[in-house]
Amino acid sequence: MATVTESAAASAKPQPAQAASNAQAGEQIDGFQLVIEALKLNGIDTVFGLPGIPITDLTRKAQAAGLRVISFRHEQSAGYAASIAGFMTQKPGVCLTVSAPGFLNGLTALANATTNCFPMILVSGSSEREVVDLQQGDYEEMDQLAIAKPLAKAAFRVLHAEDIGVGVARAIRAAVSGRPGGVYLDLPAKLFPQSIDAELGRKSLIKVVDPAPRQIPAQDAVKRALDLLRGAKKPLILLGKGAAYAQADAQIRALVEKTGIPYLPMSMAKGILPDTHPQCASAARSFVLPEADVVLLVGARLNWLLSHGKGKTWGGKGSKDWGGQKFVQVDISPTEADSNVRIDAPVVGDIGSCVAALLEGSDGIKAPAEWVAAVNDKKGRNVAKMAEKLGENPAPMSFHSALNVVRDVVKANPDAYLVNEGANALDFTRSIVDMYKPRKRLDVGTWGVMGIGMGFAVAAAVVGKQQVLAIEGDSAFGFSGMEVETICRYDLPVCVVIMNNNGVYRGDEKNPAGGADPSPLVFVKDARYEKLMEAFGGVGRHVTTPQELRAAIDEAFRTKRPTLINAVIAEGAGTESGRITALNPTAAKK
Ligand code: ADP
Ligand code: TPW
Ligand code: MG
Repeated sequence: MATVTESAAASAKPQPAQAASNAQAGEQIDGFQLVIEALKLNGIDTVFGLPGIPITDLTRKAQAAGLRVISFRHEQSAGYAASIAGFMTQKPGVCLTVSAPGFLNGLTALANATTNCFPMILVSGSSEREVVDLQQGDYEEMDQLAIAKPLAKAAFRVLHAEDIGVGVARAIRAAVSGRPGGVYLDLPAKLFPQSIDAELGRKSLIKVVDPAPRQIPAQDAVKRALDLLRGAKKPLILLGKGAAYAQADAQIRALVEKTGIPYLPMSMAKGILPDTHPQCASAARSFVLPEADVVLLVGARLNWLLSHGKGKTWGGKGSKDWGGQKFVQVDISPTEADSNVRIDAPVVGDIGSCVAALLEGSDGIKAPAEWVAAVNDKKGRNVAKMAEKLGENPAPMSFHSALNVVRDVVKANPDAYLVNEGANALDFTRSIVDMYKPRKRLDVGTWGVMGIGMGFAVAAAVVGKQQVLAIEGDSAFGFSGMEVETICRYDLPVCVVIMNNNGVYRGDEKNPAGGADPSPLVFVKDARYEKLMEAFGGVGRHVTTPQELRAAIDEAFRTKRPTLINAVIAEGAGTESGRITALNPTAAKK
């Protein structure tokens, strides 16, 4: 229970005369209730958080008011859960924390949401403004608004109960309109017990109308893009997670299929069209990127994940040289174009509207047969090579032999969510496990951040209401491992598979000085992670063969019980940093 007992009158803004007289006469409403009603009014039905001063009662009252309150063991996981709920639903995910340390624990997730264009609102209680601003040493003193600002798309503070409606409305609009992002909402402790006339209070709440308005692209911009595509000999479509977020699946599929253009999905765009689609060029990625002459980017940025649109990946001679491609970029942010290389045809608007406009004008645009054949030829050869690797059955398991099982499971259960983090555990899963439905693959995103695993898994189960399969590196799992208690407490259908190679990237590193301390990259050998799940009443399994792994996952999917499968992988099976070894300064020199 919050210790804030101060009367509202001491801190509330002087109220209009009418409000004061009503207040004497009628029912009162306090800040707690106004926050809850403002959220409910805007369709927020779930809150992820961790209680304590000054928001303990907010979590209680929210639950009492019918909101689903999912309480975590660490705010970072609650924050990641909120952010991915935002990605899945286009509604801002709400994370609720206490002041200073709780706020800071949630802040990483807020920054990550902004970086990934996920709509999220971090609501943190804060200490007494007057004391904080004079730096007099309040309980959990911190100028949270100032700290959140550079990491959030927007940041607001509400001081008076009658402004709660506006504060929540502004936070929602900022989170979901235009390019989505993380928003910080600062609610000082004194706000919650402030009471005002109930009728006036309720009237001050805002139900946000059209929070993410459609943004129709300019006709000349669409024509410019279509002209480029029409002239292309080797066109390519690149789908990013913005395209997944936009939920324009049918239009995107129609454009891809009508034009016959090969496409590449970025990691979280996998499944917008099934990865098994004949036009999917994932298996020929290193062929199509340098070869393509016109590239249509849909909700994907030319950041590091796409080698900044230049260098050898794109057919440039040196690491900084541009290839010869022309780019069309569909994005809601007008400042995204030209961030790395020239965008010849920016199409600014929401993806649904932009793709619909492109589709409408696309008559006569057809990927040349010669190009399609070349892509398919390359694909065929790479798929055969991969099939050979997947067929191997070494002991201990390799990433391939274990993930071959996961590949089959996902194929048989296309509605399940796949959460994925790690280095090798991430990169191999992305390339081996086909996705069949949009927004089912939830992973480390733009930062490659470790720690999203259990938060994402909880949100996927709670909001997506489907079975979740989390494929985790053993290091990656450790960042949020305590949340297995959360998974058990809410009895969620989450099956965690730890690709256990005893360490970060590999488990066979030695202390270079020869001392007793282990290498910084390795963990306790043969750790029994499955017992962690058993400690809270879930199911733990220790598996060493693909057959055992398959049986354990099947059982988890059948029973829907919280399950942790400790899959033993060869210690030396991974490579440093997985697929991004070249970004590692020391490794690059080797
Ligand atoms: P990926 O990592 O999959 O390549 P990014 O996160 O880099 O994807 O890019 C997503 C892009 O999608 C961002 O530039 C963002 O502005 C854009 N975006 C997000 N939502 C929409 C939308 N509804 N309409 C148009 N663009 C969007
Ligand atoms: C918040 C750096 C990238 S990948 C990784 C770390 C620590 C773990 C790799 O080991 P894991 O996977 O998960 O066992 P595998 O299969 O290769 O053995 N801190 C944060 N984010 C990142 N990305 C790191 C550190 C890192
Ligand atoms: Mg590992």
